Parts: sequence; C-alpha cells; structure tokens
Amino acid sequence: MPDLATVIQNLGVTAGIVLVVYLFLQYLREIREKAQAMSQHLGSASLLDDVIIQPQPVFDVREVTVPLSQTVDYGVALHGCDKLHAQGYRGKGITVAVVDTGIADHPDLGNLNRSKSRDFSGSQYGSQDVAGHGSHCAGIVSAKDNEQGVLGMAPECTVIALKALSDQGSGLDTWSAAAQLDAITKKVDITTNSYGASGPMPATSNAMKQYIASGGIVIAAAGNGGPGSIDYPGKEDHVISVAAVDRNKRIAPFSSQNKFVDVCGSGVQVLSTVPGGRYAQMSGTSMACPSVAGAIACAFSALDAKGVKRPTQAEIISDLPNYCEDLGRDGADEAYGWGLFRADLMVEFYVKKAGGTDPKPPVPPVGKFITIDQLKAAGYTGIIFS
Ligand SMILES: [Ca+2]
Ligand SMILES: [Ca+2]
Repeated sequence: MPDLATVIQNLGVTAGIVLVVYLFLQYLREIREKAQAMSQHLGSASLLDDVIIQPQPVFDVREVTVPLSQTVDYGVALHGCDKLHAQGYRGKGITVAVVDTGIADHPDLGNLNRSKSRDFSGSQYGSQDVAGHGSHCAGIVSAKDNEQGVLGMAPECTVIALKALSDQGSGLDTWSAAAQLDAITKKVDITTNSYGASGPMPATSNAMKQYIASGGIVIAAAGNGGPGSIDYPGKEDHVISVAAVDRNKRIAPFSSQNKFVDVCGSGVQVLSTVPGGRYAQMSGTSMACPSVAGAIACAFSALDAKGVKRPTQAEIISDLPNYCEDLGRDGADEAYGWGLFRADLMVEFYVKKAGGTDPKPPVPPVGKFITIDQLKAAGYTGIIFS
C-alpha cells in the first residue's frame, strides 16, 4: 500500500488536503463512537463532553498514633452529636453514601456495607480506597464506638462507598452522577460529596436533583479556594454547601466564601481513619462536609426513634436559620452560611414543629397481671415497683 505522501503527490495538493481532512474527520468520529460506547452505561452523551472532577484538596495531613483508648474529636461536641449520643441516638437505621475515592477496610469502620458499595472509576481495587480521602470522610461519619481509634458523628449508621474518584484522585462528572443515581436504587438516605469542579457539572447536577426528588439528602463541600471562590456542586441551590471551621468555631482561611455557603462544619485538623488500619489528621471542606452529613444522620435516627417525620432536603435548607448556631456577622454570611450545623437543635426544632415539646412516654400496658418483662417489652423505662 502506498504511503500517504505518495498518494497526495499523485492526487495533487488540493485533493491531498481533502483526503487528509477526510481521514482526520474519520479519526474524530471513531474516537467519539468509542467514547459514546464507554459512557453509555453511565447515561452521558459522550465522554468528550464530560467534566473532570477533583477531590477537594486536603491540607495539613499528619499521620497520628492514637492512644489505645478511643479519642472523641472536637467535631462530635461542636455539632451537638454528643448530646444525642448520650440519649442513645447514634445514627441507627440511616445509610450514608460516601461519594469519593472508595472506603478501605478498617477496624474502626465496622458499619461499612461492602456488598452495597460500588466502583464507578474502573479501579482494579473495586470500592476499596487506596488514596485515603474517602476513608477519612467515612470515619468522620461513622467510626464505631468501640474503645479504639475515633468516634464518628453517627457511629451506628451504615456507610457505603460509591467510588466516583479514581485511585489517582480525579474523576468524571458522569461517575459522580452515576453514584447519585445508584443512591436512589439503594435507598441511601444521605450522600456526602467532598469533590468538585470550578465549572458546572451538568450530569451530577441533574442526578442530584433526581436523588433529592426521591427523598435523598445531598451534602457537598463548599470548596477550598478561600474568599470569593466558587465550586460546583456546592454552588447549586439544591445542594447543602458546607464551609469549614476549626475547634474554636473560626472559619478556616482556605474555606470558600460565597453566597452559596449554607452551613459550616468541623474541618480543621480533623482526626479520622485512613487505609491500613491507621489514623490521620486532615483539614479541608472535604472534612467539614461528612461532619455535617454524619450529624444529620445522627439527628435523623433521633427523629425516627421519636416518631417525627424527617425533613426533606428543601425543608432542611429553608429551616437552617432555626437550628444553626449563628457565627461571624449577624445572620447568614458568606463565610459561615447560616452558621454551625447543630444536630441536637435540629432534633429539637422538628420535634416542636411536629406539635410536641417532647415525645410522649410509652404507655404501660393495662391488665390485671403485668410482669416486669411485659412493661420492659412495651418500652416503659420509668421506675418499676416489683
Ligand atoms: Ca472508634
Ligand atoms: Ca453569621
């Protein structure tokens, strides 16, 4: 077969240019077709139109040797979860999906449901985490109360890994979109999303809307670009966008500040789980986001136990001024949003809204002969005279 240069020489310059353009267009068409085939199962038009997403960067990463006893990091009390834990509300019955780099097996992440977890990045490790970002977020949500390591905001909730960021750390808009759609079929209650892009993420935005319409709650990191910076999906009105504060409730210098910030959460030097059964301290709105997601899981379990209807995403957003701890300037501001998210105040607010100042105590069964066991079985926890 003659080479391209000989063919062009024989055909003349004009015909040669036409041939080269034709071959180039053919080449583009082939790439496009391959990309379409690859992305078809993810529901996107074409990989060529896809948006690259990145985990929100973390700062100040330090591996930490934890004492043999359990460390309760400052975020648990900051969000009022300690009060709910003391009342026995610890996230039971709530499922949180960590849309991130996967989740590693870890002795402190005993509530991870591996069979429901899924990888969208094509990783050779499946939903396991080798990057560390996702495991750290998972521990903030759900690290077990087991006298070792750390304590999550909702230590009895279930977490699943929906891996939309690759082992190298980056992902695609269609992968995080597929994760939200998967969350619908798996009846996930809350997705925590510590990643973003500087421009719109159309597939994820659309999928998040569908997930929210199905009853899901979407929490996203506000971003780490400091004052004036804006990140997607945090910018979207339907998303709860979380800024980062330190243990003294001061805004972190890296935390994105803009009118789309809704709330803030613990996000500076947060201690949590990383692969290899280890622990590390990290800073970023990546950490503040699962802090709030876990705190909401904890509050939801309390509302379930009290028989109070859980709020929808839209209700949470519109009611934030009622149960956030206002910080910084009076009222909503670009650094803190409505303020620090408080799980205990959220429960109090929705219990009151449901028409009771407190749930009614269980009524003891009535009968001629009532045994103590019958009273206990009925949930009666008052003083029992035997
Ligand atoms: Ca623990
Ligand atoms: Ca404020």
